[in-house]
Amino acid sequence: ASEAVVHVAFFPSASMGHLNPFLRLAALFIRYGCKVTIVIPKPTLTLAESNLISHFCSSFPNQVTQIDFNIIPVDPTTANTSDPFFLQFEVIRRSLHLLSPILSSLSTTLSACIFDFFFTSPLVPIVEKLSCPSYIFFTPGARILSFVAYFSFLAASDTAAQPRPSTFIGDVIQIPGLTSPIPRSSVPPPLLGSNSFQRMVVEDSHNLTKFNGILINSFEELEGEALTALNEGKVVKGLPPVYGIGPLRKCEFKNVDQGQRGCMSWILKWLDEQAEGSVVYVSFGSNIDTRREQIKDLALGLIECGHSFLWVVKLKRVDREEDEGLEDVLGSELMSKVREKGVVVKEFVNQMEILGHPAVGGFVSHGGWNSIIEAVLEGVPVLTWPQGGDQKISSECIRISGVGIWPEDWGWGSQDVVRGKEISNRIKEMMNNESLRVKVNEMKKAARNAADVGGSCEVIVKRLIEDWKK
Ligand code: BUP
Repeated sequence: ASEAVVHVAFFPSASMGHLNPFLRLAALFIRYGCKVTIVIPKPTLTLAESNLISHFCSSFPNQVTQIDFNIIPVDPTTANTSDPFFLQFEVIRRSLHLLSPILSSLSTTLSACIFDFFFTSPLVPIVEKLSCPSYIFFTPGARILSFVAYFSFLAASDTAAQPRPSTFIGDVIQIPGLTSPIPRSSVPPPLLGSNSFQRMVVEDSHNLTKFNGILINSFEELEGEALTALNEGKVVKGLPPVYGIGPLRKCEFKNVDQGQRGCMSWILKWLDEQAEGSVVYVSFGSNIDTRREQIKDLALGLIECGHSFLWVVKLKRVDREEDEGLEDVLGSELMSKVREKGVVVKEFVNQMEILGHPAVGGFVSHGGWNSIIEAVLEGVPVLTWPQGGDQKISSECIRISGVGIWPEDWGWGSQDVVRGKEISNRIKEMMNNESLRVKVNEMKKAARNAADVGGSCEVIVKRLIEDWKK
């Protein structure tokens, strides 16, 4: 008799930083013969997400079933946030009771379910009823998971009725099992108050024990210390196994025509005309609206650094709302200087394809975890300027692993001013530093070994699939 097909359901959260790695993870399981169902919260917040989902589904018509999860709108005045991305997370969280009937109505029995970390606590009653193992995919890296788990442990140990980080963390957080401590200044700002987000993260972190495992887009050579500390129970006791299943490779899309590729065709053509390793790629991620003054300083830095550049600018957090031109921000004089030296786009690009182009020699990034992994996979050195969230902790990882530069004194891009001259100096440092390039290439090799046939990624996928068949 033919062997039963392993069927895995994926439930990603909103935003490209979650959706992209989720779909790459799904593609990985498809590569090893699994059938995949992706349950997509609808309507999606951004156009980039809808496009990605349709490219993904049309690339795997026989292996993927897409199911819409229609979220129930929330009256924004009753929500705990006005941030469009957090509002979307909250709306999905509040709609999660609708998930059980969807999962149980699937025509093929599920072998496993993989959910986003942001839904951990409301998922507990759902996974308790599931007849298959369930996993959390924690989309940031292992150092960040160590921080979240230990921070939550400290918060729970605090005796104050309303624990505030001022009472339970000092100037640095020394996470057991990690050599390099996390300074208080790296803590994601939303966690520094006693607020609903902080309580959600702490609760979710404790509920991780209810799942069969935690998947992370990372690998031994990049984050071996944190992965070991998590798995040996040094960070906190009782976590389920943490699988460094990365680095997740880009999805090779099929059936996507030129029109759907938007600006990518001319960008690649422009890159083809540039010398190898000569271009600086600049992007601060998919959900940040860069501060106007920071945009001007960046423009001055890029003009002065002497390299050509490809700069993806976001002026609005949600892409559907982009209505302003960069010239309105920079003024016509600065804008024409920018155009002389580089290329600026406001559209969503295929970042991994850009990073993989031989002309790209450095990446100025906000330090989002996916961006870091993508740069490592393509062997591109990174200069990080964290804007918010967990990006200082991922930048520490850049520094510890030696694959990039993080000028700590730049502070948060969303608040602190760094002048064009300083930006230009650091870009030159990134582009001209031979030992950095050697280190990045070593890490690229390790990343590719991990993701290639016989690598750690394959070992983990095969082991999980075998477990699910039992
Ligand atoms: Br912008 C942009 N094209 O134009 P991160 C982003 N991306 O492919 P996040 C594009 O979005 P936070 C674009 O390759 C990466 O996979 C990029 O994820 C892709 O940052 C993803 O780097 C962005 O983790 O911010 O999620 O935008 O750090 O707050 O999670």
